[in-house]
Amino acid sequence: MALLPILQYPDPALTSKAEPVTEFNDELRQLAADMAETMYAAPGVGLAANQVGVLKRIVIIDVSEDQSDLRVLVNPEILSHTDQLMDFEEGCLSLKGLYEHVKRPDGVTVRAQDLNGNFFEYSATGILAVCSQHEIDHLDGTVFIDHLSRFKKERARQKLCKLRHNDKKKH
Ligand code: GNR
Ligand code: NI
Repeated sequence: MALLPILQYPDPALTSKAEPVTEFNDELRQLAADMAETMYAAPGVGLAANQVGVLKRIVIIDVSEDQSDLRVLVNPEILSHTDQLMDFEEGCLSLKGLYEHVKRPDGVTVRAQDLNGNFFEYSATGILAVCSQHEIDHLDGTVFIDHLSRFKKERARQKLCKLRHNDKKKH
């Protein structure tokens, strides 16, 4: 097990599209285990491989309060989503300290493969729906501020810049 460094926006890995996983081997299982350890240590409720510099379509999610609902999604896809949008204040381990309201479909059905390559599906609402979309976005090189209007996105980038400036002064 190992903790992996989490890349910060706008690292190129965060704006790149990840490639489908084709081999379900020990290397993949090790990456998933390391990603889970890294997510729990952060702490966060999700982590995409792009965030640790690996351009493969793998995502880890656990929105439970007691680390009891770990989901490993390989090659995940949104099969369908509701028309109803919901507004949720999102954060991201790769845009540390920034929180912004984002509107997304409030329900999704996701299909993915597990670490053995077997397909499974789940339907989600609430935080699990938000997180599933947030993580699958990462695999396509999209971060949550990309969903904001041009004006709000620019303001968010300025906030991030100031957060980092203040962080540097402290250390
Ligand atoms: O830990 C995380 N919390 C979170 C809160 C609201 C919406 C999305 C998220 S995902 C984030 C972890 C992360 O950056 N995953 O990519
Ligand atoms: Ni994120």
